[in-house]
Amino acid sequence: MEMWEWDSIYHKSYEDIRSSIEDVRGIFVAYNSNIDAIKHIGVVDIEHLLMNVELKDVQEKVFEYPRQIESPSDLVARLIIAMRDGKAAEVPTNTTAIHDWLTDHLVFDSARMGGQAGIISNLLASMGIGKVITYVPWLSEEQAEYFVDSENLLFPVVEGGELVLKHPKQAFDPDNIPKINWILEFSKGMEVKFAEEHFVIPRDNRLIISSRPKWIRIEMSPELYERIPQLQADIDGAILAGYQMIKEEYEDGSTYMDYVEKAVNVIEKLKEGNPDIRIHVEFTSIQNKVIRKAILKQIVRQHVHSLGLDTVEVANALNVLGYEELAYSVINKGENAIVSLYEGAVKLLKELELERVHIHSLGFYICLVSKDCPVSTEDHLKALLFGSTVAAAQASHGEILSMEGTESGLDVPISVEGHNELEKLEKHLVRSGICCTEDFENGCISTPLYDALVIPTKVVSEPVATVGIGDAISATSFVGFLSKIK
Ligand code: 8BR
Ligand code: GLC
Repeated sequence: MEMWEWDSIYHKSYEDIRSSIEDVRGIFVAYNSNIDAIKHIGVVDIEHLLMNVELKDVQEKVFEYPRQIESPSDLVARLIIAMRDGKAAEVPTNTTAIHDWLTDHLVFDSARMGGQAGIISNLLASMGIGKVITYVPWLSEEQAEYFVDSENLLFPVVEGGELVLKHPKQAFDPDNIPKINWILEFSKGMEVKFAEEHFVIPRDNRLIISSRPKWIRIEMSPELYERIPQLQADIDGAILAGYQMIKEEYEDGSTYMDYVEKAVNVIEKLKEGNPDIRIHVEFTSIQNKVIRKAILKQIVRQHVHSLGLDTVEVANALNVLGYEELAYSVINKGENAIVSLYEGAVKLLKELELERVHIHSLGFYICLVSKDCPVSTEDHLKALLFGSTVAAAQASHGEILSMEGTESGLDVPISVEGHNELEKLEKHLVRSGICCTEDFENGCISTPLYDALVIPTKVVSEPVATVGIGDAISATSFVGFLSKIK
């Protein structure tokens, strides 16, 4: 399909989903809300950071690829890697010393709502979705301040044995303290000189230094857990995220298995209240492979309907599911990367027994759906185009404050690079007899085993920030999908 034809379909789909989304009664969103301290890294900042570490250490660390940040050189090494590759990453740190070191050497530009669940809750509430019931196990007074003042944004608490829904600002626990992450954003085109290396950042992206204080637990109080089925009248779906914070072992002797079980039990409770509920998990960068595998095989598989992830996360997921070669070819930037990505999506749909898997990349999305999914491929497609429009508005303005605020996404052009990339996939799928040119160009592919939606997306040339765009894409496409379940 030509670009102008896509533009016209974008407009129609946006209007269609915008009106059907009013039928969604509400959505439950958990677990991770935190405060993001955002810093755009300029040439001077990177020079300053490099001056305050041992260059030789950083060189070694770039090679070693630290999966946890324990020292300033670990941090600078991961920042160099992220900038060099233009890839997003989230790396945990268990020590407050890193936070202090960053505070000593950088001044953050702004503090915003962070965490996938926090970002998604604020976005959906601002867009006027019926009810957004948000839950974070560590709601502090300071964290509560970052939730938007919207009447449809509610937090569940148990008072006098009863389940009560209140705005987070009325529901915090004064004994809790906030979790603060550092987000180091960088822009494409910036030149970085490091030791003998000299490179130009290929893409706008960011490195997240995720604090993991000892008190972080992905769980729910037993009295709230027991009452989850009572939410049935308020919600049609749930978006769950934050499982990456589960640790292999805890000081009290419990292990990740205990928290995996708790996570599954909450999903079962949600289904107990409403057997038709749809559960979406928003994946992320998970450094620990034991946890990554457990999340996929034990929480997502069999329990979750829908999974959202970016291309690096697809490779990471394939890697722990035993598809190392495919994982490698998804990220190796070769001619066939997009074909491998598509094949990876097929594996994820099947292996994880999903109803829907939505992969977002810069310039295109691929979404695979199972044959028994009760939503038509046309409606799936509309939901994705809606998601791309909202994401474009968010990339342009940094934040969405109302449904009207999403309209500006329609003016953002469709990515030519994304459209060209899709042509490679088209050639492969047509040549292998998986679909015909016409179906591919319409974005809807039907095969005997699954249906696939493949769309070019809108890309903002100078985004205000990249953090949270993936969350916006997945959450709004998923809610669009929910609005079409009859
Ligand atoms: P994650 O946060 O899950 O990595 O997702 C980021 C997503 O944001 C990418 O997959 C891409 O689709 C989208 N994105 C980025 Br990065 N930059 C964008 C831009 N300038 N305009 C629109 N979307 C963008
Ligand atoms: C992760 C990070 C959080 C960030 C979010 C954006 O949840 O921990 O800091 O805001 O990703 O998607």
